[in-house]
Amino acid sequence: MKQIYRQRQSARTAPPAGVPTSGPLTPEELQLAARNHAMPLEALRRDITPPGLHYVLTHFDIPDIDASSWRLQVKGAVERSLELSLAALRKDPAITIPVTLECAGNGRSLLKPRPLSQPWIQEGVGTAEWTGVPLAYLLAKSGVLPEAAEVVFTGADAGIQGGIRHRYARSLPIREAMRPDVVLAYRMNGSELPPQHGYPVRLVVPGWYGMTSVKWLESIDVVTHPFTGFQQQHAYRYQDSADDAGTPVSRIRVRSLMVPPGIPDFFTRNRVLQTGPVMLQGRAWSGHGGVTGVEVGIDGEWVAAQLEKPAGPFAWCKWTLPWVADPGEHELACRATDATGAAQPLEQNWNYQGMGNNMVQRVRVTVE
Ligand SMILES: Nc1nc2c(c(=O)[nH]1)N[C@H]1C(S)=C(S)[C@@H](COP(=O)(O)O)O[C@H]1N2
Ligand SMILES: [Mo]
Repeated sequence: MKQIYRQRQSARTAPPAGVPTSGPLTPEELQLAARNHAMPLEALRRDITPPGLHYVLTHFDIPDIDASSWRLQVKGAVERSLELSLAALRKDPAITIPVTLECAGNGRSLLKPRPLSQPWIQEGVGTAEWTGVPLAYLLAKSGVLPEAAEVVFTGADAGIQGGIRHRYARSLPIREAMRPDVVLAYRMNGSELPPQHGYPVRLVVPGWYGMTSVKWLESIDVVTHPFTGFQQQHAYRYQDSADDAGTPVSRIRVRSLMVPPGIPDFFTRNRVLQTGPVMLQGRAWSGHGGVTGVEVGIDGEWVAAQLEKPAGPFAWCKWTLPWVADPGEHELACRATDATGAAQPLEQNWNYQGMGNNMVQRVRVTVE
């Protein structure tokens, strides 16, 4: 047994997690990809993504939490610590907010070289309606002290990453934590949270990449110094190299995606469609204010698409563009611009961890 294990180890060709490679997809990446599924692009047709179609990203194991004994702690630099049961939390006033969540690593596998981690293509995204208690309400109840700097959110899940054993935890600056739309959610699309999305309660931070929205939430700790946990200090940074301290990943960069038109070939997923009129459609979003425009590229010519009003300020908006498909091979693309004037790059946005790669999507189609 021991020998087999050693053989397996020596047969291993992949570099360790995080390090970029130009090699073929590794078994470790496939293992992560099978656990952490993307949103099928056809789900872009819907305003709200059903839970089974919404992307999932879980670093460690999905905890099996007994809601009757679960408690949420609010502690640290506060006047009064709180300990809440799920029943108690549900008695507090609630809000419902549609939020587009996207994994910061979305687009990673398109990078060359490719950082070894969850190998998202471009579909690590989804939009759900989250219901729960505004975080600011609970913080006000416990009385945040003036010296508070950040709020640390800790989940029930633990594991090892970067050689460091820890529970999944992330922080938010106090100013962000006090926003009225940051929510402690116990419902997703009107039903209790599915296990993979953080049952019984998760944080949802609209506009920020997904890592901030801590699932299986157990404690909320108001702290007076910047949090230095692994997921804050080491993971989720825009770095040029392993030695670069980098800058923290925070808000979602502008992106648009298209529902691939026509029908797919099973194995290659190449698209085939009929000659004639077709309504191209997709969704666009940004964590830096609303989307102000989407252009659709048809064989390199950019045409402005029509935008619909989103379901809320942090929900994706639908775009459409009528096209008359003529026979032959075509390349379609889409490119969004947000309220800050930022537009999606045409080329990859390389960084060491493969974060925030929002380059334009390109879809090859064959028109018959
Ligand atoms: N406790 C905990 N919260 C977590 C994670 C995790 O692994 N553990 N993953 C984060 C990341 S990286 C993302 S992108 C989102 C994904 O949320 P979803 O699976 O509900 O789509 O959850 C975040 N919250
Ligand atoms: Mo993520």
